[in-house]
Amino acid sequence: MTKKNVWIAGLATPVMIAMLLLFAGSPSVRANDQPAATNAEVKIDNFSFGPETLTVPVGTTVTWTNQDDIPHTVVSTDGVFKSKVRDTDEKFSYTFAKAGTYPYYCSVHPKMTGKVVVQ
Ligand SMILES: [Cu+2]
Repeated sequence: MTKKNVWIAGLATPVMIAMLLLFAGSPSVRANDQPAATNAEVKIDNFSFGPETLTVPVGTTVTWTNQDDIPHTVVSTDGVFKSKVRDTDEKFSYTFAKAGTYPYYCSVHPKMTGKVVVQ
């Protein structure tokens, strides 16, 4: 063996161990073919929804949190979802299973509007 070959042989073992560790780790990554469930947040503050337009992938659970000092609701214009009155720090969540545009408003203050775009 030349010096160079000995050096390569010495390097090969740690490289192979590293590759084995990588392969050993990958089944757990591949075990779940479903995309990870995603979450998104809308904050209600100062009589507005933020962001006013939220764009998310299909399957996303959107949680609205009322950070205002007064009660609000989250009501779908098309009747898809409807929250109860949410007091300060109360939340409402909805999971969007289908693509589309979902406009909504606050039924207490109908000028408060927002929309969720699901792609
Ligand atoms: Cu309101």
